[in-house]
This record gives sequence, C-alpha cells and structure tokens, in this order.
Amino acid sequence: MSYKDLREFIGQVDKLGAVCRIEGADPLHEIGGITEVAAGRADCPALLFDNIKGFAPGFRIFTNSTVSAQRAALALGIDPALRPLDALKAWMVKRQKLTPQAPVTVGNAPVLENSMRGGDVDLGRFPAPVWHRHDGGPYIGSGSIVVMRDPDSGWINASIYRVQVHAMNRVTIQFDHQGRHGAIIARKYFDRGQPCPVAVVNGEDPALFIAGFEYLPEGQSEYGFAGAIKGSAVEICEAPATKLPIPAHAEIVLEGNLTPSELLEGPFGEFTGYYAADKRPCPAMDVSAVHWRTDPILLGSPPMKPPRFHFGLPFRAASIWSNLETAGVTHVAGVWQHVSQLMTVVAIEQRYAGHAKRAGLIAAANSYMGRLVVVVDEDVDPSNLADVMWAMTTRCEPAENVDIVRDAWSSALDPRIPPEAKERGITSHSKLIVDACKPFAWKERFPKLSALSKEDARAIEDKWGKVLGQPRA
Ligand SMILES: Cc1cc2nc3c(=O)[nH]c(=O)nc-3n(C[C@H](O)[C@H](O)[C@H](O)COP(=O)(O)O)c2cc1C
Ligand SMILES: [Mn+2]
Repeated sequence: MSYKDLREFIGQVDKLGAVCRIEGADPLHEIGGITEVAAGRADCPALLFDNIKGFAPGFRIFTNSTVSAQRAALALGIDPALRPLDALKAWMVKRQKLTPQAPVTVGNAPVLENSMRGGDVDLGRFPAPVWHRHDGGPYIGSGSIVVMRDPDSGWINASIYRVQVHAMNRVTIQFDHQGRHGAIIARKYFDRGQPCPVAVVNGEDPALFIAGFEYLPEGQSEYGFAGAIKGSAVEICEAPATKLPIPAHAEIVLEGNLTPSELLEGPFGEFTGYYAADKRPCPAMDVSAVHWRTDPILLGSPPMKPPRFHFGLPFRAASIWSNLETAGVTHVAGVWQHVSQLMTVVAIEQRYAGHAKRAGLIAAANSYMGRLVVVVDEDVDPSNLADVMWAMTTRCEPAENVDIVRDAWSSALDPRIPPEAKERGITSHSKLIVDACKPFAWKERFPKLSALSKEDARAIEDKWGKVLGQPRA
C-alpha cells in the first residue's frame, strides 16, 4: 500500500479509522494542546483541523500523522498489523537494503495551483500555530522539509528544520548545530557573499518526512531515500523562483533566500518536554513566493512531552540494531527506545560472558541524548516498559550490574546539563548502562519462570482473546 502524497496517506489512515476531524480550534496554544492530549491517549488519533479560528475554511492542519506505531509502519510501507517490535525489525531489514531512487520531474504539479509573489506574499493566510504556551511565535514549519542545493556538487539536501514566522514575508530556519547539512550548505553561499536559495516544503508525504529525519551521509539526497521507502520515485517540479526541485504534490511551498542576517528565534518547546534555550539569533529567509494546493494541509509535528514522539516506531533504535549487527554482536532479539529516544533497551540471547555488556556499550555509544541504556534477555520484550522494569527489578543487582560512562553523546537540548557547563559549550552527559540480564555465570540456575512465556501468552490470546474482549497487547 503506497501513497503518492499526504492526501492519499490521510485517506489510508482514515480507512484505519484513525483520523479525528476537529473544527473551530484556535492555533494559539489550543491546536498544540489538543495534539499533545490526543497523542497521549491509547488510541492516539491523527488530527485533521479545519475551520481554524481566524483562518479561511479549507486551510487545514494535520497533526499526529505518524505518532502511533501503526501509522509509522503504514508510512514505511510495512504491514500496520504487525506487532510494534516486529514492525521495527522489518524496517531495520528494509532500511539496510534500500537503494536510493532518484526523483522524477512531472508536468502536473498540484503544488503550483495557487501562488503569491513579491509584495503579495502574506504568510498570515496560513494557520501557523503557536504550539506551546511559552513559544516565541507561530511556527509554520514544525514538520516541514527545507530544500537546498549544494553550490559545488549540486547535491539536494531536504531535511527537517523548524521554521518560525516573523513577518508577512520573513521566516527563520533553525539549525541545531553547524553539522546540519543545511547549515553546511548555507555557509558555503554566505562565504561567497551570496544568499542561499531555499524552499520550505510543507505537507510533504510521510516518506519524505521520515527521510528528512534520518541521518543520511553528506551528498545523499533525502528525495532518493524517500523514493526508496515508497518503492516509487518522488515526483518533483521546478520551483519557479529558485529553480529548486520541490515535491509536485506537496501542500505548501515557501521559496526565497536565506541570508546571514539574523532574527531572534524561539524559544520553542522541545521533544524532551522542556525549553532548551531562550530566544537566539538565527538566519532569516526572505520569502519571495508561496505556492499551495487548493485547500492546503499543513503538516504539523510539534515536539511534545515524552513518551509522545513524531514517530510511533523508534527509528533510531532500528539504526542501533543495525549498528550492533554490523559490529558483530549476534543474537540480538530486539532494540527499542522509550521516553522519546531518551532510553534505549536491547534484548539479547546471551551466548558468552560479556555479551550483554558488549551490546550495552555499543548501544550506549549510539544513544543520542539517552542517559539510560538497559540490556535484557530475549524473553523480555524491549518495547514493553513494564516488562523491562520487571527485568531491572528482578535480574539486576545494582552493586554489580550497572556502569556509568562519562562525557558521552548528548546535545544542547539536554535539560540536565548545568547552565554554567552549557555556557562553556558543553553538550555531553553520562550514561547508565544497566545489565538486567540473568547473570551469565549462573543463568541456568536462575529461578525458573512462573510467569507465562511470550509464546504461551500469545497462544492464549489467539484462542481466548475474543472472549476476553481485550485488544491484543
Ligand atoms: C519533527 C522534527 C523537527 C526537527 N527540527 C529540527 C530543527 O529545528 N533543527 C534541527 O537542526 N534539526 C531538527 N530535526 C532533526 C533533523 O531533521 C535530523 O537530525 C536530520 O537528520 C538532519 O538532516 P541533515 O543531516 O540533512 O542536516 C527535527 C526532526 C524532526 C523529526
Ligand atoms: Mn541530509
């Protein structure tokens, strides 16, 4: 089941009964609030806002698009009926085999149905929400792709950076750090005394949304990766003003120039559930043209309090799973992340002394901002936090089985790095590695399980689940 664009994807989500339509909500805090509350509910519906307060009917916002495991799988072209850990494994395997599929130029580009140019540009026509209570302003781009061309190689980078609206024709584009491909490309133009042409693509299809989040190597285009996810090339057209390639079926595109002149950006609520900084200088984009489909749908993906996350399958855990296998760690039963990536769990079938620690160290090294790394046996489901806590409290002796690694990979978004350290530019933290596996040396003598095995529990579900009337866990 593939989709051509965001609209087709919404249609598929609707068929699963997972689209909730909301009329009359206020983009000032309320749409953000509804989005966060809905994302925290067990059914976690996707939300399609229309008749937004203060805006023309038909100018819509879609949120929580891929926040559930089911919809994240659907976006990846993976069976949405799979159990989450099986879906993540399917993605891990699929990701390893993906070969980039170059985008194709098409004549019919719905994104160019409507346009505003030059002095007519008025971003105030689009419902950009103020997502969180103390945000510095409205964000038209919370899940939008920023397209740029490398001036040397012509490589097209298209990844996600947030976009705040400051005036009718001015926005800022925020790079978390100078290693972002967008920051690297912009710098090349600025060093030559030139502005950097840029297109902000909103309402892209979810494969592009996922590609925009993935760490791809410099020189590799997110368009090619999105095409590979879908198994069909992303259809593009030339943006009239900047000549940048833009998805022909995107909903809203802003074109213009990013300049070294800066505006104060933020603050913006982060995925940790906190603000990371106050207002800060950020490169500004002069918007020279805007194009949109009739009745456009803005794809909103605000950061929310954990465990809510943009993607209901922890994609970075799939990368760690691959890293483990590439490094030669065998018998990995699963990898998962909880608390919006801030906790990593690896399940392994222990084969030798040190196997669990080896897995834990590799996982810790690759856990961005994750203070807590737990290794469990294969009978524990790493995607089930209650199961993981059970293992931690029954198989781990803290005096023997925990290690702390210092000065490890975090970021400026980390709320627990002391202010003085942040002022000195420190972005590292320490990581706790918890070995919650049965001690290898006496694993065979560990108390026998009285609990149902996973297999027995599934067999019971299959036979008696209907009578119990409960959804499958
Ligand atoms: C919804 C969402 C919003 C994001 N916002 C930002 C942002 O504002 N700034 C940033 O530098 N990275 C942001 N990221 C992370 C980057 O998109 C991601 O790390 C990407 O791989 C960077 O691409 P690049 O390697 O082409 O620079 C965001 C990711 C998601 C999923
Ligand atoms: Mn990139």
